[in-house]
Amino acid sequence: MVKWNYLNWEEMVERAITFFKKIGHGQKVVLMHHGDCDGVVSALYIAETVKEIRGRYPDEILWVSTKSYKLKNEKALIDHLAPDVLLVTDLDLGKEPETLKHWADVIDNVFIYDHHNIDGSYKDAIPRSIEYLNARMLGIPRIWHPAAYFGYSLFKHFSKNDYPWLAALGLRGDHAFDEYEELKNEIRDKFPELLKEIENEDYKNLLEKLVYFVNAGFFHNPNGEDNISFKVLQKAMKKNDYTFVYSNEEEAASLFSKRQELKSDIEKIYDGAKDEAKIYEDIPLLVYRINTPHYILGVIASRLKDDHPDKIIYIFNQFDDEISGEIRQGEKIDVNLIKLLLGIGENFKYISVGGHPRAAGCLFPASKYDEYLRLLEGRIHEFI
Ligand SMILES: [Mn+2]
Repeated sequence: MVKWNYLNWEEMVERAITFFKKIGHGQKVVLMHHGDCDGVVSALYIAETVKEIRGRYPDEILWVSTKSYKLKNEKALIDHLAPDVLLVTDLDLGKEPETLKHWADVIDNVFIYDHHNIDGSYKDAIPRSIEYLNARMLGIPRIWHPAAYFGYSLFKHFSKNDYPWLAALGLRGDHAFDEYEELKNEIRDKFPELLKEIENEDYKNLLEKLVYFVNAGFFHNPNGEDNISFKVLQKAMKKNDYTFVYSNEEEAASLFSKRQELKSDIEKIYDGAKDEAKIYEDIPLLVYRINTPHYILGVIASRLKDDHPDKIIYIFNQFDDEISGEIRQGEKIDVNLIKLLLGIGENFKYISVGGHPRAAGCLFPASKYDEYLRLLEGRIHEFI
């Protein structure tokens, strides 16, 4: 049952504990998660929680790429699997009322944790029989606990070892680690080497290195079939040794090579962006359009942002008949990117818009590209 009036995070986690405790040994459990670092970490904690409770893991674990938010294939696969219990983490499904309604009709127990978004329409979109939790429901400013934090909070109730390095990794994946003082102190205390600055142009410290590797399994995965990051992290958790992730040994070897391939792709695309990006003179805007099957737009946008601290960075990528945009802003710019995006023009209809004030994304039909650019230029003129 969806409950909308939680007092605090603890109450929300209690609610999840009650749901999970009811999962039976004989039930068919399917777990579906977003494939990025936060999503993988949360899925791992959830899978281990299921194991603690009933002695075996979920029967199927599926990962979802950012580009498949409409979940066409996943929906068909879930229908085929016909689970008794469906667990979903780190996916914004309030936007998919038909999918939710369908699951509510055919699956007895559906649990969803998300933290991306919450708005008035979700109250109608989410069927009452689904157990839907989202830290944004609490309505506490700046509290939007990433999915990894949910997994960590849940797992703590069932296990003595809560693998703080794993929680730190998931939170760092969503750029939220700095906000968790208690966990940060624990890491400083037990795993100081994770936060020690290293002389390496690729990463500031080992924690960041781990995020790059885990995300490589997600970003550099055009066919989307292999849940390699999950498998590698699961083994690292079993060994309780995070160095396994970048060890180039056993299962980790495949993640290692993905990381190398991804790195060289990023270099190539980034070099192209440096030469070909359109930099506006009269407004603080940089626009670059690329085509890549990998989910690395955010990485490229972040690097461009560091090189152009006085610009708003737009990276566009076409996929089938849709264009996705990643938006960042340089240090010297301070605008709310969501407001900027939403105020683009009353008649412009996005397929979706999301993110945070300093890092956002959008999706719209490819046929609207020229119109969008015109509107964007005008919008920045008046907004800045
Ligand atoms: Mn997340």
